[in-house]
Amino acid sequence: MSDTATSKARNTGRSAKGAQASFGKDIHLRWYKDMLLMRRFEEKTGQLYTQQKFGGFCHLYIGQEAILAGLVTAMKKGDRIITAYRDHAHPLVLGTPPGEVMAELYGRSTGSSKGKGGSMHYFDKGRNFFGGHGIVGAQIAIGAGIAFADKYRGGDQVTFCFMGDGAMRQGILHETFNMAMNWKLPVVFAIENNDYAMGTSVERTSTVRELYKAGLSYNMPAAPVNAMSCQEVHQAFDEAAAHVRAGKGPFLLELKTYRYRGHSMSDPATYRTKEEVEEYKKRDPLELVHREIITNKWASEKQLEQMDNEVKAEVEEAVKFAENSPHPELEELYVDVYTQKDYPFIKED
Ligand SMILES: Cc1ncc(C[n+]2csc(CCOP(=O)(O)OP(=O)(O)O)c2C)c(N)n1
Ligand SMILES: [Mg+2]
Repeated sequence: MSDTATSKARNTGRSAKGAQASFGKDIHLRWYKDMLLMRRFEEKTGQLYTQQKFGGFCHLYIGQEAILAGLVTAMKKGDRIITAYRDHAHPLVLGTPPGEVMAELYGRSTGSSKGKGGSMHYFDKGRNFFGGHGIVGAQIAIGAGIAFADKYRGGDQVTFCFMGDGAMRQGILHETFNMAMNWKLPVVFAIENNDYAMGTSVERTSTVRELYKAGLSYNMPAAPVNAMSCQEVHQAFDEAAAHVRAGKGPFLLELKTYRYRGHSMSDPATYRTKEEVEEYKKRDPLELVHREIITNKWASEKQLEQMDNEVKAEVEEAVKFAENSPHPELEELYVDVYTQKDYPFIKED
């Protein structure tokens, strides 16, 4: 599949039509439930953060949910995910109990990293989620490293390595793309292009607005994706992963998305207009999938409302679990850090 062929297919909407034909009730209900969980969890997280229930920085995934919903139905068990600091939604869709996720944000010992990762450095190795990284672009090289390790060991896993549009301006991206292509590493690079890097628009930082084109300088197949659609995201990841698993090396996807909230909880987002945000909300991925389910009579309004209420109750339980969990013991400060005598650079379990 050439990059031009791929981008043409997406631009003309052919892939979306193909997707409609093959995606039915079960996958739509799964997308809807997964997106409800991400949305309700993050809405609650925003409220709790405002009430100063936990500290540090906090970046919400609201608006971008179709990306992860579409990815989890396309990826295979054992595949790896790595991302930047907007990272609470990933463990949720990978099956980490919401209580454990909330406890991590609260810095409690029952969190996935015993409360030592927090909001920005979420990590769940058991579910192949490799964080949660605060340094813009750092995870690009780490993701390629994970892919290198898998290839070296002869596995068939794919690493899905996410980055924001802001990370495109980091030198590490170019070094990593070059190496990853040279070594045909099993990695899908996925740019979450939500138009802004903190408060700076893509327009202000580059004359190249179609970010997927960054792959072309390295002969890396690349394509833009309408990431407000679970179907299109699923199909794009499915095709990219098939390319990678066939041993052909990396694939780059530019996921066109939008965050409804500011960069972080402390950003009032005054650099964009209310109308712009409203325009994107008209294409809200939850509403799109909701409409699709109702139109096809896969569930009733009442059933979907009940699903929403169940998810809200699950999130409330998660908060209770986090608030009733203890803080880590002081000795935990010295556990699982680099100073360990047997620090495992390469350790077979
Ligand atoms: C190396 C580095 N430089 C600067 C920062 C400060 N910073 C944090 S997020 C960010 C913008 C990143 O852009 P994007 O990935 O598009 O982020 P979004 O606002 O969409 O989450 C910057 C400059 C940082 N964390 N790391
Ligand atoms: Mg961005």
